[in-house]
Amino acid sequence: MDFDLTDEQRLIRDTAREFTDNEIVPRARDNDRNAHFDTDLVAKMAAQGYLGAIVPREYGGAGLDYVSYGLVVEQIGRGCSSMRTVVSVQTSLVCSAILKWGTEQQKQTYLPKLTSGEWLGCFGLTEPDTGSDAANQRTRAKRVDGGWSISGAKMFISQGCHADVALIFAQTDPELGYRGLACFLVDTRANGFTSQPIHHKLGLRGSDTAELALDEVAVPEEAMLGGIGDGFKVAMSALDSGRYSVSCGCVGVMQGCIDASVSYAKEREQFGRPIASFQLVQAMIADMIVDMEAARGLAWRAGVLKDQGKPSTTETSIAKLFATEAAVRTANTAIQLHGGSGYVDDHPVERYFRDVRVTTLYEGTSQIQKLIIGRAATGINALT
Ligand code: COS
Repeated sequence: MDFDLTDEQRLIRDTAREFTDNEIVPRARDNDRNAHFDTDLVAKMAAQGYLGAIVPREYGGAGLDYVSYGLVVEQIGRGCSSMRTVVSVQTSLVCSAILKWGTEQQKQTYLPKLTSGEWLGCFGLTEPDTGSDAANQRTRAKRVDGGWSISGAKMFISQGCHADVALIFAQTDPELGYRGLACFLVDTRANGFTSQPIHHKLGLRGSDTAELALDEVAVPEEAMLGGIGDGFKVAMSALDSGRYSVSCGCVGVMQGCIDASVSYAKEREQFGRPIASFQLVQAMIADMIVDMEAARGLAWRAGVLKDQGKPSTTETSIAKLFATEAAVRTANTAIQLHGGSGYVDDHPVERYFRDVRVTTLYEGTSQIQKLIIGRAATGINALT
């Protein structure tokens, strides 16, 4: 077993760290305060090769392995979870799905535009009445001359207002259940496609979260990603990559919480000495570090399995469950350590806390991850 990063992976991590410190950290608080989706910063991340990092170079990507991609995501997550969400959605949910399921023509059409940041993509799986029960899609795709007509609604879609292309999951034949689902690459400028921003979120205020409506949107036959009936597998395989990305982002949040807490504990004095000298404060820091190191180890294991081309769904769920829950715990502890100062945004920990809360919900709740892990252990599907 080798826990060492290669020289190249270290360089990739250090470059991402520098980029995060120079470009992302200085803007994170204002973007959060103003609920501003920073397209300028998104363009800079694209120029660094961070959108579609795992996409092979022949399609305009950076051609990174999964572990390296995770290192980049960790750094960006340390800076700002809203920007990390852009990377995760664009790379894992959109690009990885096109890479795995797309025809050569689809890969050549979409991937260079997505990796360069010329286009943004979004992942339209969740619906107002369909969250954890992802197979139960109400959005319908009906056959028409030359293609399909899609009608339905999608909810909580990251990048939904800024996306140029939307992966839309739709039911082609309700009688078939999940075997009737298909995924379509939908041009968001098409007639009948509209998006509305969702305001007043607890966190991720610097990210674009939207509601989508499709009213008889016409798409050509070649817009289908995979075949009829592959839609559920397209979604699940994309989520295998997305959940890994979320795990790595949470490790970054934990690192940010620890960095801020150690620095604050050494400066802040109470009872005539720095609070870092108190055992209970050191215990808080130790708990945060143990959580972060455990999460990083689990995320790296999932990344290594992906790089080896081995099954990693269960290991990814383990990493996602632990990293997201640990990040919520860690951000909460970081606020406790900062005292009243942690409750206002002069310090980054309150933003970490608000931003990270969504990670136990999106890309599969903690309860869904437990069902996946429990099913792998017992061989029994608790949902059927
Ligand atoms: N990759 C590829 N295929 C997969 C897969 C994966 N990770 N997981 C399942 N599949 C395939 C199965 O192999 C099965 O194929 P066959 O019909 O050929 O046998 C098919 O998909 C159905 O799989 P399964 O029986 O596991 O489906 P379930 O309905 O039991 O899945 C869970 C239940 C909970 C796993 C699924 O509904 C889920 O992940 N829900 C959460 C959705 C989510 O994360 N939403 C957030 C949206 S994005 S913010």
